[in-house]
Amino acid sequence: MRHTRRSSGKRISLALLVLLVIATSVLVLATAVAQPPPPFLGPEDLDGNGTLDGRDFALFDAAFIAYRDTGVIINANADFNNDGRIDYYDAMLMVEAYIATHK
Ligand SMILES: [Ca+2]
Ligand SMILES: [Ca+2]
Repeated sequence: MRHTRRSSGKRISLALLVLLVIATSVLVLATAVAQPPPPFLGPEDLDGNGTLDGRDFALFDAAFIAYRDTGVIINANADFNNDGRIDYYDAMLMVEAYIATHK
C-alpha cells in the first residue's frame, strides 16, 4: 500500500514536470514568434534575431528533448536536415553553424 502511494506521487511529479517543460517551451516559442522581422542568419538562428547564441540552443534543446522523449516535433525549424527527426545530426549542424559564426 505504501509503495503504491509513493509510486502515485512520482507519477504526479513526473506529470507536473512534463507540463512545466511543455509550458516553458510554448512560452519560448510564443516569444520567438512575437519578435519583429529579423536579419536572417541561417536556419540554426531559431529565434531569428540575427545571432546564433544560447537562446537558439535553448530552443533547439527543447525541440530535441521533446522529440527524444515523445517523438513529437514541437519546432520543425529545428529539423535542419529535413529528415523528419530532431536528433544527433541536427545537433551537429547546430554546433557547426555556431563554430562557423563564432570564429
Ligand atoms: Ca538567434
Ligand atoms: Ca533532422
